Amino acid sequence: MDKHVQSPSCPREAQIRSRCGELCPHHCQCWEERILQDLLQAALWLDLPKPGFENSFPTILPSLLSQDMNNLDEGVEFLPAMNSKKMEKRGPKRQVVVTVLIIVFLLVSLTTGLLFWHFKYRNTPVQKVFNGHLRVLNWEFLDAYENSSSPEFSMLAKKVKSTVEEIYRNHADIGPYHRETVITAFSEGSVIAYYWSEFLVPKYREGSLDRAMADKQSLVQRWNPRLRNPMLKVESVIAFPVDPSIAHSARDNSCMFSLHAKEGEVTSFTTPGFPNSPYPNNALCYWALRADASSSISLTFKTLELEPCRDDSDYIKVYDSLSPVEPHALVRLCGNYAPSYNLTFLSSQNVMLVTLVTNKEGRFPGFKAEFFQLPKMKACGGILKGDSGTFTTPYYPAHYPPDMDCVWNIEVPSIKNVKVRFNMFFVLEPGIPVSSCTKDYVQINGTRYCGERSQFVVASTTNKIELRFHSDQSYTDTGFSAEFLSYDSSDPCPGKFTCNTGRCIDRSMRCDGWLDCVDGSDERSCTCTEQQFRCQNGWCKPKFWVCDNVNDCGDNSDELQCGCSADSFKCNNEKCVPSTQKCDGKDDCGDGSDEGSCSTAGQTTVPCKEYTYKCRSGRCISKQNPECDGEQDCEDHSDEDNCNCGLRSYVRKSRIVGGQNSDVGEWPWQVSLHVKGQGHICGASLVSASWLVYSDPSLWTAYLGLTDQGDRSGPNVQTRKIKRIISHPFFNDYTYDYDIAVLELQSPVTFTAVVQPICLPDATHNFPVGKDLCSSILAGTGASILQKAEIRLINQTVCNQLLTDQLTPRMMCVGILTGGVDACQGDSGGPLVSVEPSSRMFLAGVVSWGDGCAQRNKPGVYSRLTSLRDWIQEHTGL
Ligand code: 4AZ
Repeated sequence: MDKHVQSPSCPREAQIRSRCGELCPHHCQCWEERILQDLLQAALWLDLPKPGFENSFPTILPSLLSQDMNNLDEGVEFLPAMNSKKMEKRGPKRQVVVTVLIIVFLLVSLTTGLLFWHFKYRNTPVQKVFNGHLRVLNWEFLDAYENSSSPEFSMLAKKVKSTVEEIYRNHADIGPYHRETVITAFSEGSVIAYYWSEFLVPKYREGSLDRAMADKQSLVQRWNPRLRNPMLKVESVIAFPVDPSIAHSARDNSCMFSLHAKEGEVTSFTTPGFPNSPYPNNALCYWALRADASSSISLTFKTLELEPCRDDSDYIKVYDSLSPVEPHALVRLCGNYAPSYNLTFLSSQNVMLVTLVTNKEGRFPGFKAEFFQLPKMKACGGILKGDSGTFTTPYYPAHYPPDMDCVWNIEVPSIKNVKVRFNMFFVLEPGIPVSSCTKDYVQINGTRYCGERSQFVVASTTNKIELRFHSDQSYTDTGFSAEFLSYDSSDPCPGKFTCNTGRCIDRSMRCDGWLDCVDGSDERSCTCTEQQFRCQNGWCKPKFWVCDNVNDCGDNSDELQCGCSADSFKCNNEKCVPSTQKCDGKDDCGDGSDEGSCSTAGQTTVPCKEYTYKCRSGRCISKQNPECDGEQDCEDHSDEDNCNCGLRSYVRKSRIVGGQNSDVGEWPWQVSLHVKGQGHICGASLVSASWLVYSDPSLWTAYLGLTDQGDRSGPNVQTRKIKRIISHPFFNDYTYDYDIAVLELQSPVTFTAVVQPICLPDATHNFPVGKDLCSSILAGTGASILQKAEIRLINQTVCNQLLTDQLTPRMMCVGILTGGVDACQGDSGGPLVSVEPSSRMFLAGVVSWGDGCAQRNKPGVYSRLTSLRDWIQEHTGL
């Protein structure tokens, strides 16, 4: 007997468990081999190819074959090679066996795989939920239908449910998978029923279910001979897929509210616990709002503070329906909004649904909202005649209602032409590019306009213009405010310059280096003046903008010949040093800027120099501006200590464009210093709960959280008396050098959404020339509302020339050299802030003095915070 032929006494366990050469006793045949033999028999029986057939298989087989043979070698004893006779006989036969084994193995694996895929994936049931509504034509609406626990509601719900189920049953792609339908609400018209339906569908049938549910044809009451006179005649059966987690919690009605507007009254509602406690986690709340049949709803969020917006953050969604379906969503809100942000929404019908979805962490105050009913708008648009006039989208500045079409036909006297100027334009639909304007849009002479736009003009070459406004069923915006004007085609802008777009701008704006016309037509065909630099592309720009680190020309030609050759480094003070001297441990620039950013990683300890950031431990790091940048650079983390500063509370500001009024809470560190009986005298900056930084020391009351001087007794305004004023001992009231003071408040203020401290920069902090900085100013404009201006840090040498050598190292120039934007008397002491890459705002300067205000080439002068930082630290401990 050959050694590898099975012994009848081979224990069963060994046959099954053994791998060849392991547990299998030598007298036993390995189970692989047994299978081989069985397979061989099967192969013969199936008349599979005889020895040598492997040649007819793909080339991978020989290698598999040899691999398998090797495996077999491990536990099977073969005849000595010399026994060539036996080898010849057994060799090819064995190959056949192995090959057949592989094929069968592959087939079995494939079948197993297919079965696994079928049961695990293709056949796995998927839960699907659709939200929808349908119209019942032959039914009258009863008030009791608004109450889902009334018997009337239950009776009609039962009927609608069975009708919906009947419709589903009649459809092969829907019926078999339907599990449950729940009628959630009714509204007028004759009766509109809102429902959700749940399905359990095998994965591979999901697509056909989605298609069937999306196809309005499949959701019609089919002709059923047994239902010759169906009790309910339904039409417009519409359903949309929703996230099952949202739909399912709809069974739990602990946070579901139904409110009906009362004639002539405003109804309020809030998130649970508001304002005393934050809303719950993992909550799903619904507020179904209704009005009388011929009315629509105006909803306003009076205050709203949710978790800051992220993909999975808490949110509110408002729907123009009682079903939470995406095609009727009006807005999705998260984060918090400045009180002046318009949060009023209009419905197209007499219903609205507000939903709040919260996640498992982070609890915030929530909202207080109000709603009331108003007569449904019958028509919008109209005929506008005359020389000029104004018009807006319906309910402007509230969000216009969805599903609207308005047409304005504007006509001015026949000898004139007409143009329309949009002063405000917010027709933005999320996810829709302004190039397509497929959803909400304004259309004039075949051209569509949408998105957010700053002031623009559309002119006609005749005396008539037709303007259409369209809003679709979802997502609305605040719309537009426009005026029409007649103009003389030979002189469209009397006394002014006419942009190619039709806009009129001041003549002084022509060729001043600034693009005042959106198409740049005010800066074309200009002859550059003595004070201007000619860019390679032909633009003329003020010479002071050359080499200021800002690409003003657009082709960078104003930044090309700036003194430093390619192999040298440009210091912050404009000096050039060889590149090899950068980060060599020596201050070659003189201002330390060549040694400033030698390691972005931080934590690289370097010898302490006056330009290196010193951690509390006394060690110095080479990273530039490491304070409060969100990265821990000092081993003792002192660079990220005391960072409760420089952030605004409101993430969404109001969208007042064109005007320069500051929004409430936009500059929460701004302080208005008043002298009794004289009102606002000057500004200051809040740097902690008790300290202000300020220039021009003297009998004050500090007002914090004040945006409008006319609103001094507003609920968010805090006032404090001043405990002490510490002025810099070197302050020179002739030169204004060292123009800095710190003021301690009698008692600390409370930080709120409108009162927050600004971050103080480290003495080594670098604010580069050319950087845009913000100045919040009041008096410069004579306005009562705090103003804001974006201005640039100007090169110290250039500015010293402009201001006849009056600058000291404690001063810096910031402004717009063409004039027009500047701080002025009464602004002194006010903050000049820099938004850093971390989004935190740092105090870069304090309004100090100037040669007049807003004059050309006379920028404002500010106390340079970094030069005075150590003194502030010494006296405030901050
Ligand atoms: C002032 O007297 C003042 N244009 C502040 C700033 C400027 C001029 C004067 C800068 O408070």
